[in-house]
Parts: sequence; C-alpha cells; structure tokens
Amino acid sequence: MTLKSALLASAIALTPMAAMAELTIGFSQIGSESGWRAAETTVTKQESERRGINLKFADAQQKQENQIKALRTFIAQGVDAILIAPVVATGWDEVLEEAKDSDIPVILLDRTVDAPDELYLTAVTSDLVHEGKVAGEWLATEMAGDDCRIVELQGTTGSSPAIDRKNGFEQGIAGHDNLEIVRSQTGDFTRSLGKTVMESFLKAEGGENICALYAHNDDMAVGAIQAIKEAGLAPGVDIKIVAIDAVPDAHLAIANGEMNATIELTPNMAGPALDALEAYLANGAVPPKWIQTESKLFTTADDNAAIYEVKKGLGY
Ligand code: GZL
Repeated sequence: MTLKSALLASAIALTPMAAMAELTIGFSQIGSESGWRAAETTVTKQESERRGINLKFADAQQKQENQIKALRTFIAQGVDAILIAPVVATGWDEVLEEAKDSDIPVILLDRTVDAPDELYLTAVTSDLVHEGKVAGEWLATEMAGDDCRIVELQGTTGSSPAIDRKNGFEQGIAGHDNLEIVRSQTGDFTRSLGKTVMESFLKAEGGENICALYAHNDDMAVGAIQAIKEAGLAPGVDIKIVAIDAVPDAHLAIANGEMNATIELTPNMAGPALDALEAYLANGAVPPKWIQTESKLFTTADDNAAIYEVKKGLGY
C-alpha cells in the first residue's frame, strides 16, 4: 500500500461516510451505443450519488483515443479512482501504467483489457464466453437436430464481448453438425447497423435460407427484427432470434413472438465496483481480479410482458 492510499485509508477509517463522500472518481464511459449502455451510465450515476461520490463523467463517443484522453485528464486532476468501460481490449498498457504511477486505482466495467492485471484493481464483468455458450446451447436445443443456417451479428470489433461471445457461441453449437454459421459480421452493438447488416444477410442468402440469428446484443437484434419484417418474414418464427443483454425491448419482442431468447446482463456493474473500491481504500482489502456478475437466460417460457413493465423504468 502506498503512502497516499495509507493516508486515505486512515482518513476513511476515522470518518468512513464523510471520507467516502469526499471521493472523486473519474468514469470513462464508451458512449451510448445501446440501451444497455445507457442503463449502465444511469445506474453508475445513481450508485455514485447514493454514496456521496463526486463522479466526473466522460463520454468517449465510441473512440479509444477519447478514453485515453479522459484517463489522462483524470490523472492530472488527481482523482481518487477511475472506472472505465474499455471500448476495445488492446492499447491500454501505457495509460494504465500512468494511473498506477500516480497511485490511482482503476476498475474495469463490463469489458476486459489485454494488459497485465497489476495495472487494474479489478474487473466487474459477466462471463462473456459463458453468455455466448448459453445462446449456442439454447439454439441447439431449440432446433432439436433440424438443419439450421445461422447468421451472426458481432459486437464492436476488437472488444472483449465480441471476441468472447463469438467463441462461446461456437462452443455452444460444437458437435451439432446440423447448425452452421453462414454469415458473421459486426453490427457494432447498435440497432441501426444491426438492421443494415441484417438487410445485407437477407439479400445475400435469401431470407428463406436463414434459420436463425445470433446477435451479440439485443439492440442489434431489434434492428435486425425490423429488417426481417421489411423482407416480409416473421421474426421469431421464420428466423429464430437469440441475443444478449435482456433489455426491456428484448422482453417486449419476445412477448410479441418476434424474438425467442435473451441472456441477461446486469447494468449495475458500478455497485460491486464501488463496494470493492470502498473496502480497498478503507482498509486495504484487495479484491479478486474478477468480480463476476450473473447471466440468466430468458425465453418465451418467461412472463416477458411483466418483466418489460418492470425494466422499462430502470434507465434503459
Ligand atoms: C457487454 C457490454 C456490451 C453490451 C452491449 O459486457 O460491454 O456493450 O452487451 C454494449 O449492449 O454495447
């Protein structure tokens, strides 16, 4: 423990609430590419306010260079800690070293980085490979041996969820020779590009030759649903659809028979992150390098209309 964190720990130990209330934390958010991302931002601000934390928020507009600039600004300002959702997995070593040299703990939210783990305090994420595997296994069960030509909408190129969810899905369908991924392309986690790329899949393959869509997030799936409808096909029936996030609009699509399954990703990564940070700063409790959030499968068997009503007011 460095002198700075020792002094901070002693200050917090003496007046825990007041000291937490004086914490200033920099948050480098990717942007607002999806409903889930918007919810994560909302929840992070709520969790910070609840703890009396002064949160400095920086929206990177999907650009890594903007995140690196934001981190350097936070370091220059001498913040007490940094939260970052890293848009891609590589290119962080230098700026994370700078944060470490300044004794500023960094916590990763919802995505990981290809960097030595001593450069960050902990990562709060789901098991992204497991999410993809659950999606693949769901489709294998759903198809029950029938042939199925699958198209895949990948997340942001080079991001850990795009890499891991693709690998996980391939693990989930492994051994099922009736399942084949015939097209796979990034939709960058957005509805608009998800729609555009799905239109190109339908044109290239012919809608009647596509059995299922696997999208790395619900927003791309919702965009694809629009494309499938405009092609005169029934999403959820002519083309089975499985995705990840479990945002309100995914539950609504499933309730309406236009989508078949989604895997939930909690938008509350900040709660566990700030709890770990509080314990670290207060008494030097070093958290595990990975704080895993749970993943739950939702299908047509669930009361998606009711779940939609609950979730739609939660900041998505
Ligand atoms: C996954 C997260 C992804 C969401 C998308 O942990 O990084 O980013 O699944 C978001 O909705 O764009």
